[in-house]
Amino acid sequence: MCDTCGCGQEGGNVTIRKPGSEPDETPNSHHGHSHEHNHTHDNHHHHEDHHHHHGREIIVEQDVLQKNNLFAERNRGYFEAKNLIVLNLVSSPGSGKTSLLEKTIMELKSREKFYVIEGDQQTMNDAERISSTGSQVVQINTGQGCHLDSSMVRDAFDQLDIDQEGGFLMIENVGNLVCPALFDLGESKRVVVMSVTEGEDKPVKYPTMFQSADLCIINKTDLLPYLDFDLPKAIQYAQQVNPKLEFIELSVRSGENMEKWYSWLADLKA
Ligand SMILES: Nc1nc2c(ncn2[C@@H]2O[C@H](COP(=O)(O)OP(=O)(O)OP(=O)(O)O)[C@@H](O)[C@H]2O)c(=O)[nH]1
Ligand SMILES: [Mg+2]
Repeated sequence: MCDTCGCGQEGGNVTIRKPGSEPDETPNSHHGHSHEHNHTHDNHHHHEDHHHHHGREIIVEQDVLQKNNLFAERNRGYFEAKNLIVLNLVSSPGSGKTSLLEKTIMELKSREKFYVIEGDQQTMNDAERISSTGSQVVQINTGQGCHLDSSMVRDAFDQLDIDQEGGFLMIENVGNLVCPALFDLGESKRVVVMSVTEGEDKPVKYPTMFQSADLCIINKTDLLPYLDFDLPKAIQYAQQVNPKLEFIELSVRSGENMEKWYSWLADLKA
């Protein structure tokens, strides 16, 4: 998993802050702890015989994921205590996650409370976009890391001022179809967003992400007339890896089928 692609070795350069606040470079205790073991084992044995290293890597991976799962369960408890519905939005970069959140919040905010946690390697861009909707938002910058983990989410959650019970916590994960699939954040549902510009074979190329999702949003349908994207084929591929996956094809830009997404959200509260 992430040790292979390198992101499991980070840990010290994660920053978590609200728009307008100063960056806090101090690694938080929750997050630091979750990567401690990883550093110790992985760095020391980096140049050893590959077979030994490989065996050790698997143990380190299991360790990292076990810790992540432990924090995720705790998060789930906090979220339930606040009566929050929590979505983990995952996708490759640029599929339209932030656009979807901006539009959703603007259209539903008069009757629904939203909190947002944004994940990107760098920049406050997405947090600033969400902030202009009036919703509370906390940005996590993962530095070298290519996914959010449950301890980062816990730290970001601590910065939110949950002033009433109920509502939605939207977690926009780092744009990456691989590593975020492995990390439970304590969410209620996982939503994978793909866009019609990505090609219909993504579900079979990156099956873990689609296997672990509850809903697949196929965005940017306004572009279909200009592309040779085979929509039924994309759905068929995704069903092949996850027969239980639900689908909503929509366009954030044109607004087509946005009401289906809103009613999917409403059903979560029922
Ligand atoms: N044509 C079209 N463009 C869209 C649609 N939704 C989003 N976009 C555009 O796609 C680009 C990326 O959108 P974002 O919302 O930033 O995507 P993202 O998934 O949040 O990107 P990262 O956070 O970088 O992973 C922007 O230029 C959006 O305007 C859509 O429905 N149709
Ligand atoms: Mg975004």
